[in-house]
Amino acid sequence: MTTCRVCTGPLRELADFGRQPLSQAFVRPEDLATEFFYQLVVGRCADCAMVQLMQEIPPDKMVHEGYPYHPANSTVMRKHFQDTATRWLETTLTGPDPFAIEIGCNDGVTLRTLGEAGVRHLAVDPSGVTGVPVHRAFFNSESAAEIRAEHGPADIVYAANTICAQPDVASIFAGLEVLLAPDGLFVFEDPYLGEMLARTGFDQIYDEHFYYFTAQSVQAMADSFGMRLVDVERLPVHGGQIRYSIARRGSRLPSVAVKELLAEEEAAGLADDTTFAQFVSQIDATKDALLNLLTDLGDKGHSIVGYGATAKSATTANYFGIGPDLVPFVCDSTPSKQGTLTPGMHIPVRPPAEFADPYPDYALLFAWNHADEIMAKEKAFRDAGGKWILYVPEVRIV
Ligand code: DWN
Ligand code: ZN
Repeated sequence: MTTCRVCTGPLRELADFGRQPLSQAFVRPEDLATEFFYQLVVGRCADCAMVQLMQEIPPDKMVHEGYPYHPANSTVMRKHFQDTATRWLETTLTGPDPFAIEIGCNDGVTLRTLGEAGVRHLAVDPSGVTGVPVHRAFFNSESAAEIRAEHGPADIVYAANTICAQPDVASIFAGLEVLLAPDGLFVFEDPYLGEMLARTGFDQIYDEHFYYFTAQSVQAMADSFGMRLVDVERLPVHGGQIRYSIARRGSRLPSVAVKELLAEEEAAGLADDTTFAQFVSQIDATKDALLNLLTDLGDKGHSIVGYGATAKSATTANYFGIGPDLVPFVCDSTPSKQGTLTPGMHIPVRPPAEFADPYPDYALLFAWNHADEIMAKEKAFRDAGGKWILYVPEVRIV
């Protein structure tokens, strides 16, 4: 990929993270021979400043049967999505008989909350979700036309952790053109490049995340599709995200927050190559510090277990070279991941019950974005003398 997926401008390479497996391709021992690898390279568009992956991943490799992500299993994420819906009920969805769409639907928590308040709602998702009505398709002009014919225009089209994973954003905007009400909002939230750079949150970079958004690049994207970025809001989840609101041109004025964030990005040099180069050297410093710590603890005879077989940890483990020699197994609450090996580095995944059987001396928290929730849940580990190892924003023992 040498041209931008959004505007076809030239892409310039920023960083190469080497040969990587698909981040959620947890593998059974008998399937190791067919594991798929690709080169993880990030670039930036010289024209619209969109930071993005430079390689194509074959689409048939991306959406696989039994896709193992279930945000509703996290109480923090469940509350996040419930609160999102509750706020819209008090603000955006107050007109007569509103209609809400969610693209990809994160276990349906947001839509279910809207439904309980009597709001018409529909998920648009090619795979199944229980408990909410689903239009089984990718969101594009075709599915949008079908939905509009049956339900009318949408007041809100929402997507969480989904747009950054859609290489073909043009088809999303084509669908919005068809489906969004004249004063409707397209609201999406994804990891924020500004936060990744500020906190060395490098492990958001993996196959499923094609885009690493900033207000600047999202504004350029909205403009190029005849729409407008009208609001931004910082979210604390997943290590720091931005929720972007996009409207039809002329329907709403951009908020002060948009102007402020654009100015902040300019001041931070977010679109400068030197800023990204500094990010890469910080990642390499984290790598050295973490490998030294794990090796040192192992040499001293301490036991270490991983916690949270996240998609993010595919980049951490594979880029850093953390395998079962350093971390013999990783606990994860997702049943479909248990009994498999992590992609690429092949660390066995076990149920959280094995964490306490017996407790290790140290736990490497791959799911660092859920630190508060997991540490509270595993309070007994600390009480028993156990210590957590974190590596974002820097390597530390807590
Ligand atoms: O963007 C994406 C995010 C939102 O979700 C997707 N592309 C894929 C996925 O990324 P991830 O796997 O890095 O997300 P999480 O939410 O950081 O994953 C947490 C993992 O930790 C899950 O496998 C579940 C596990 N977990 C656990 O074992 N005990 C999580 C919690 C909260 C727990 O208490
Ligand atoms: Zn571009």
